[in-house]
Amino acid sequence: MLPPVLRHRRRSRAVPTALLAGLLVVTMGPLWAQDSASHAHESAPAMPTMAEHDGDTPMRGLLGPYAMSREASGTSWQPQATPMGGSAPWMMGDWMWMAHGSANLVVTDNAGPRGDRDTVVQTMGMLMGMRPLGPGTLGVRAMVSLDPWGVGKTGYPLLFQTGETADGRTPLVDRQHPHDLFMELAASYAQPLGESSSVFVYLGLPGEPALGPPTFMHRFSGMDNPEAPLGHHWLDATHITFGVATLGWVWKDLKVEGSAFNAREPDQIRTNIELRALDSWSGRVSYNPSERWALQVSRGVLRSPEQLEPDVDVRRTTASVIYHRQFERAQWQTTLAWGRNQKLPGHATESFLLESALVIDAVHTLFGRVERVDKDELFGEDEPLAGQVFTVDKATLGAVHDFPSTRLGRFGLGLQYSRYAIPAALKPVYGDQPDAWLAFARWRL
Ligand SMILES: [Cu+2]
Repeated sequence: MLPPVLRHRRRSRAVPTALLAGLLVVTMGPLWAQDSASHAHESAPAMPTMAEHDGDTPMRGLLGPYAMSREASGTSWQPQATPMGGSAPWMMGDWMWMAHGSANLVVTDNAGPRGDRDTVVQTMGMLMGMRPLGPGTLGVRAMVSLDPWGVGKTGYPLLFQTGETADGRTPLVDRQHPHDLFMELAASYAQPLGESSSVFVYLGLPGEPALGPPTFMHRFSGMDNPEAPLGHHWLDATHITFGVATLGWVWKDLKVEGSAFNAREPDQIRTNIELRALDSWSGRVSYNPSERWALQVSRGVLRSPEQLEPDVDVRRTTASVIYHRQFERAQWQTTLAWGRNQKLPGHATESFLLESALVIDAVHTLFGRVERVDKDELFGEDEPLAGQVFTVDKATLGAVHDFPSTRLGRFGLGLQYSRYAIPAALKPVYGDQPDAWLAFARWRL
C-alpha cells in the first residue's frame, strides 16, 4: 500500500507536473548520457547485438536479411540498435532457441471516486525457435501469460482505460483487462530473394497482425511501465488476435505486409482459443532508414472487434516513429505514435502517445509517457454522459532500480506517478485532479 501522505499532496492546478518532468527525460536524458559517454571515449563502440554462438556476426532475423534485433512483437520492426533481452540462445540440432520472461508484482493506487487500489502479478514468458529449412528460415514463437490468475478477470485499476469485458455483459471501464493465457502461438517462414530481400509468411493463433507499432510491452521505450497505454485500443491492442495470416516482403530497410485476421478482441474467458473467420484486413509499410530509426504507417479494417458492440466495425489508422540511441553507458529509446479509430457506424476518435525510456549502466531506468486520448466508452448506456467523447491527457513519470544479474535473472524495484488533465464535465465523476501511484517489484530474464 502506498503511503497515504502521498495521496493527499495533490495540487489544485491541472497543469500536469509529470508532463513537464516527462519532457525533461525526453530532452535532457540523451544530453546527459552523451556527456557521460564523451568523457570516456571519443567514439564509443556500438553495443554488440547478441552474437551467434561461434562468431561475431549478429543473428539473422526470422523474416529477412537483417540483424534479429530489428524484430519486435509479431512481424513489427523496432530500431535495429535496440538491445536484445532474454536468455542466451541455445542449440538443439538445427534449432536455435531463446527464452524471455518477465514478472511484475504491482501495487497501484488510483485516486478519486472512480479510482481503486489493487495488487496484481503480471507475467509473460516467451520461447522462440528458428532453424534453416530449405533455402529459408523457419521460426516458431510461443508466448504465454499467467495474467488470467495473477491479474484476474477484472484486470487492474487504470483510470480512463476502456476496452474488453470481464463478464461478457458489461464493458471494463477504469480498468485494464488482463492478457490471455495464450498471447502468441505463431510460426513464420521466410524465403530469401537474393542478397537483400525476402518474402515471408506468418501464421498465428493467436498472433499479431500487421497493424500498429510494436506492442507497448515489447518496445524498449514502453516495457518498463507496467501500465498499458490509454491508447492501447487505438494503437496495439490487436497484439492478441485469434487467427492471423500475414504475407510480407522485405527489401533492405523496407517492409510491406498485409494481414487477414479475426479482429474480435479476446472475450472474458482468458484461457481459451477463440475461432472466428479471418474477415478483417490490415496493411503496413515499415521503413528503418538507419539503425536508430523505425517508422511505420498502417491501416486496418476491423470487422466487429467488440464483443459488446458486434454491429460496429472499426477502421484503424496508425503511424509511429521510434528512435533508439546507444551510448557507451546508456540506452535511450523514444516512441511517438498516433492512432485513429473510425467506428462504422459511429464517430472517429484519436490517440497520441509520446514515451521514452533511458537506461543507464543497465541499472538505473528513467521513463515517461505522455498521452492524449479521445475516450467515448467511459459511461454505460444508462448514464447521462453515455456516448460522448472526452479528451483525456495523461502524463506518467517513473524510475526503476535493477539489482545485479543473477543466474535466475534480474530483479528490480520501480515507482511511478501519473497525473491526468480532464475536461470540466468529467470532474464531478472523476474528481478535480485524478492521479495515480504505482510501485512494482520486477523480475526479468
Ligand atoms: Cu494488450
